[in-house]
Amino acid sequence: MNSKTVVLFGVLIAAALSPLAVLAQTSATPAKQGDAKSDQSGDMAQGEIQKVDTDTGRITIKHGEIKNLGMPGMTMVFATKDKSIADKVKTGDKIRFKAVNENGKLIVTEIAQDK
Ligand SMILES: [Cu+2]
Repeated sequence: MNSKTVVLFGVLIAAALSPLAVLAQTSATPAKQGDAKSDQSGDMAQGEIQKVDTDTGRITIKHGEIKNLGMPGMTMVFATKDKSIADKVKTGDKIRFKAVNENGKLIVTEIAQDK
């Protein structure tokens, strides 16, 4: 084999393997999404508490991307599934939280301090 043959051989192998690599990635993607849905920690978004209303259980969160809701980062008010969730946090807390869309209403179902 001269060097030109080696290079050509390498290119052929790369060309032959790349559709396989694409195929492997494509078939892996739906499985990954399925995992993210069943894995609760994968649904946790990052945020910082801006305001807590313990009377109504509403909390204002400056949040990062919320993947399960398809929402980019912003500051907004969330209701909580249980008022005890709002009691666990205070303004300025860095948190991880899970939010769901329940009939168009965004509700925080889980909250944890982000250390
Ligand atoms: Cu938002």
